[in-house]
Amino acid sequence: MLDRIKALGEGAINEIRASESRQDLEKLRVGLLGKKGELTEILKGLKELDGQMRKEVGREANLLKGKLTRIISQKAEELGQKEVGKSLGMDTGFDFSLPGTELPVGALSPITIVQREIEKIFTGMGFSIVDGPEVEDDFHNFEALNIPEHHPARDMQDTYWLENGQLLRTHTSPCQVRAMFKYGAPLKIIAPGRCFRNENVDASHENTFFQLEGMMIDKNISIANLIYVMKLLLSEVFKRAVKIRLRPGYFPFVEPGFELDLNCLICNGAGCSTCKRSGWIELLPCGMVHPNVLEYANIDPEVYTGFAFGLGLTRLAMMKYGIRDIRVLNSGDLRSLKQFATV
Ligand code: FA5
Repeated sequence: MLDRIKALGEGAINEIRASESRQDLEKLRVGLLGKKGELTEILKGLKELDGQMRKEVGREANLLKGKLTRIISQKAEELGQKEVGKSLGMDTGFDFSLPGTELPVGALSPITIVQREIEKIFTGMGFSIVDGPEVEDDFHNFEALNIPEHHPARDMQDTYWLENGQLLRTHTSPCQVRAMFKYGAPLKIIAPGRCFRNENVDASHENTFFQLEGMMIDKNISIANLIYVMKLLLSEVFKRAVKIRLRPGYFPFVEPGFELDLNCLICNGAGCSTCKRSGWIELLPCGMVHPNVLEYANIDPEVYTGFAFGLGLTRLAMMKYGIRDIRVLNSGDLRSLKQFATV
């Protein structure tokens, strides 16, 4: 009988360890320890044994019962965890506590970064941000800006004309026209956007680039307001003193008009390919809105005056981040963009 208990124990333990589901385990438990289980039957038969034998068999059978109960409950717990894991898709042998694979993180274009900075500066002063179409018509891009047909100023900006008579806007100034028509005066807007010119491309000229237009119209707006806002814009963007020069500039839609140049920050004014050896970068043309432009938009120039500017946003980003060649920005080369990743 003692041999039978030993064999029963060894066989049962192996089977318990090998069982793969809680149902199999339960069948084993019932077969061993249930009402009619093999070990239960042995225990029931103890009373038929005599003296010493009953004692020995009783002890071994009870020891085995305790051991099997313990092993079965451990195995049940293990199988239960596995089943829960399986239902969660964790039965792959994969360690879910391992740290994840790092995903590549994108970066904002330097143009977007400065654009957002400038938007913050101007919205802080109560300006609204407006938009306009990249495919424009002659009226908004030229005529309403005091550049009628055959005006020589049209040649200042080499235009991509479309077959239907429309054009790719050469500057963001049509956005000021649209804003004046839509909102009238007083008006405080900025309009960042992409512009297109049929130009020879070099280190500081692209055929596709960004400008940021600005316009303020109200009673008593003067050149002093214009100069103040231009200075504020540059000091906020560069966060340090930069050298600028203001010179007269001709744009048919402003009078007087100015060219505001920035001392080239790539060569510190010494002369390089970016500034075409001049030491200066044309950056921020501006001026007082021409009365004809106000009149075109049904704003009374006797009551209102205003200033406007057309910041070269792409060039500003180049100066701010030390980008020597404008072509890098449109190249789609992710290596240059990655340098601006903030995370
Ligand atoms: C204009 O486009 C005027 N609309 C600006 C303006 C607005 C003047 C309101 C007065 C009042 P301009 O052609 O100079 O002006 O261009 C403005 C700026 O855009 C330039 O100073 C330069 O920084 C940038 N820019 C012009 N052409 C290119 C180009 N091909 N590539 C990169 N940036 C350019």
